[in-house]
Amino acid sequence: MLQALNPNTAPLVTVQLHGRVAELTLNRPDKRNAISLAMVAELERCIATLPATVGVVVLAARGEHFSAGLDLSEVPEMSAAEGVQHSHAWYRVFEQLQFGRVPVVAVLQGAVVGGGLELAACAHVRVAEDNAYFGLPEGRRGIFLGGGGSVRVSKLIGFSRVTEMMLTGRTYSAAEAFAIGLTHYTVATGTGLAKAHELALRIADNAPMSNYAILRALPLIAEQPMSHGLMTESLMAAVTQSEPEAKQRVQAFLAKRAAKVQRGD
Ligand code: 1HE
Repeated sequence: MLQALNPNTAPLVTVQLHGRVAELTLNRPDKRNAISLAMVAELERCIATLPATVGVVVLAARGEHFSAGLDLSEVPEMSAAEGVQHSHAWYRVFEQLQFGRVPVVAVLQGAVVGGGLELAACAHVRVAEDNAYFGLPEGRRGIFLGGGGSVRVSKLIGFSRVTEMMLTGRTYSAAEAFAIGLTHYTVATGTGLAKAHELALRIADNAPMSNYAILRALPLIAEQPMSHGLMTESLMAAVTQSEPEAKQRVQAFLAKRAAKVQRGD
């Protein structure tokens, strides 16, 4: 059953504000951040109540593992109908993360498996510490992806790799995950959060309309036939470049007041 939030227990997700960056942290390390329905509900509430001043979210997790995926203790009690509702509760919050107002930078360490990987796949930037590993052990547990991974993880690394991961239960190391495009950065153990904040500040410095177009138009364009995609792109380009902020930024560059693109940026 869908559970109500319990105000008497420790938060399953904590929120810390650092100026324009909100750090959302899965806070269930004793259960390896297994994702229960209560955690999904807390995540949803945290996202919905972010102050308007927040421009970027860093999604992190306490402890040695990002997330062991679905809270398996909730599986035995679920009927088929509840299972569908369960997936839809995840879909709702994951959609808010992926297509919400603010870009999300995830910090990944240790196990990033099952539903944990489905959650990570919602982020726009994935920073993995070199101890991270990625897997889809659903086949081993006799279940199936149910948090959108069939779609999101397949889009990231291809349906063939997802099939093989699920059939064999193999895991990808951090280096392998980077090589196949599952993550964007691999950093030393213990440095992921700092890297995520560095990237978050850069993202927060972009013009809001550019970030909006990247989050909202780019995924639509990717799903459109080429002729539609090009039309959407041209409209979005016209809207973003007509913003006063775009004019100011371009003028600043032309007047040699703005930073150049640097090798190693
Ligand atoms: C859990 C879960 C969980 C740990 N649900 N309780 N996910 C999996 O198949 C992964 C299952 N977990 C593991 O393989 C391991 O726990 C880890 C490799 C992630 C970490 O190992 P370790 O040795 O650090 O921890 P542990 O001793 O296995 O677990 C510590 C506690 O967390 C223990 O409970 P305790 O009361 O005995 O202390 C575990 O039972 C508990 N725990 N993982 C519930 N997943 C929307 S559909 C998505 C479908 C899926 O995600 S399938 C993949 C499920």
